[in-house]
Amino acid sequence: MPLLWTASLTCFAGMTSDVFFSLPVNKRDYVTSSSVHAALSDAVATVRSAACRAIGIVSCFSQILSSPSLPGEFIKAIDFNTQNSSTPVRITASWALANLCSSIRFRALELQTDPTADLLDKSTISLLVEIALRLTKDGEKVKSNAVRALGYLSRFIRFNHHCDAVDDSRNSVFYGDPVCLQTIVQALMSSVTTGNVKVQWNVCHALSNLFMNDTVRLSEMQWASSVYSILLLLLRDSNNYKIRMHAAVALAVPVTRLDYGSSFPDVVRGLTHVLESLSSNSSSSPSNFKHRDNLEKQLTFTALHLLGFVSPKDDQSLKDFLIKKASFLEDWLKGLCSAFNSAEDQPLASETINDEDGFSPNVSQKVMLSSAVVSLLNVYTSGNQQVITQRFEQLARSTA
Ligand SMILES: *[C@@H]1O[C@H](CO)[C@@H](O)[C@H](O)[C@H]1NC(C)=O
Ligand SMILES: *[C@@H]1O[C@H](CO)[C@@H](O)[C@H](O)[C@H]1NC(C)=O
Ligand SMILES: *[C@@H]1O[C@H](CO)[C@@H](O)[C@H](O)[C@H]1NC(C)=O
Ligand SMILES: CC(=O)N[C@H]1CO[C@H](CO)[C@@H](O)[C@@H]1O
Repeated sequence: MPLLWTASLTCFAGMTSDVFFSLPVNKRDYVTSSSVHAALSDAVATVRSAACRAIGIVSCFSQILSSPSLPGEFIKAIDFNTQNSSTPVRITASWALANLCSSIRFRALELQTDPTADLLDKSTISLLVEIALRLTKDGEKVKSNAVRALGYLSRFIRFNHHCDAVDDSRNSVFYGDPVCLQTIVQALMSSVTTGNVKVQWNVCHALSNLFMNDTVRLSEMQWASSVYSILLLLLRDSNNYKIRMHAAVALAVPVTRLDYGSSFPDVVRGLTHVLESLSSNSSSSPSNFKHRDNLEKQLTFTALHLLGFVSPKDDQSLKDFLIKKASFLEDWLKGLCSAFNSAEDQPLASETINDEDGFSPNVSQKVMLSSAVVSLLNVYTSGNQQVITQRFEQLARSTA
């Protein structure tokens, strides 16, 4: 019997959205209710795990969120199984949790134009946050899914900074308070230091999601500087190119100079050092070539974004650093210039940045390049660096 059950649940789990929604309603209900039933009450771990997998697959179909009862039943089954003593059961349950949060995130961003549309109520969202936070303390594979879930949740939760200004009449909107936000960030930070490669990768991704949420006022957050430090550390020291690239992606998300706060000089310095070591070190095994190339493209994008913000008003120590690195920066920018002139004005990092989160900055790389050159030129001019200024004026003319 368990074998048969596992086989049919495994079969549900192989289903695509098209197949699922082409089923008559009663068959769909059968699939979901038998999965939930097995997840809640079957005595055999493999059956439970298969049931959670089936729930995880169906959770990817964001249409199910329109059902009045399904999300609640799924969350109950997920919550219950994330507390089971069997690790494989917790792994599939946490995987289902992350998938469900991903669907909720898509719907939440879709519904933004229609703020009256109810998605899930306050207590449901706060339950999801609670489950995900709890699971960040579990083993690697569970932790990795928990971090993924937290990232999706941080993308759309409205973080509210003035508790007194909460419009409580709208029960449908969950407001994360500063404490909730801080707890999420702390959980991500401790996961990055205790987790394996996949956890670290997911933390970078989660931070990108968090940074994209403009209800988070980065400049006012005390934790911001430790978050930037950790991203810089991963970018510099990780021996995994994918992690480094995703750290670079996250560092490019904040939109203004103000968002980087007091970390701005450190981020500029860190990026410059990484660029320098990457360009001076071409020894890379062929298997790493594609990842290295992606990292380089992303790093270019991130560095141009940051350098566009430097100004004569920056700290003297940062300005001294930029003067010291002038000849490296000039060569690097020149190289980009000729690359742009020989190719079309293609977005450099489109394949890496333009990912499932729809984070695709609508700026031409040429505009970024010339804005970085002009900002540096202003720093050098105000610092009375005649020779450097002349060289950057020339560069500015060729990028204008
Ligand atoms: C964990 O799952 C097993 C089946 O794999 C079940 O028998 C047991 O009751 C569950 N434990 C808890 C605490 O839910
Ligand atoms: C160059 O890269 C290799 C492998 O990627 C690394 O072991 C080495 O330390 C790097 N050298 C410098 C000078 O960064
Ligand atoms: C990108 O910007 C251009 C002009 O600044 C605008 O016309 C275009 O609609 C934008 N595209 C997107 C996808 O926002
Ligand atoms: C840039 C972005 O998507 N920000 C979102 C952060 O979350 C709030 C709350 O859901 C949205 O209103 C923002 O649009």
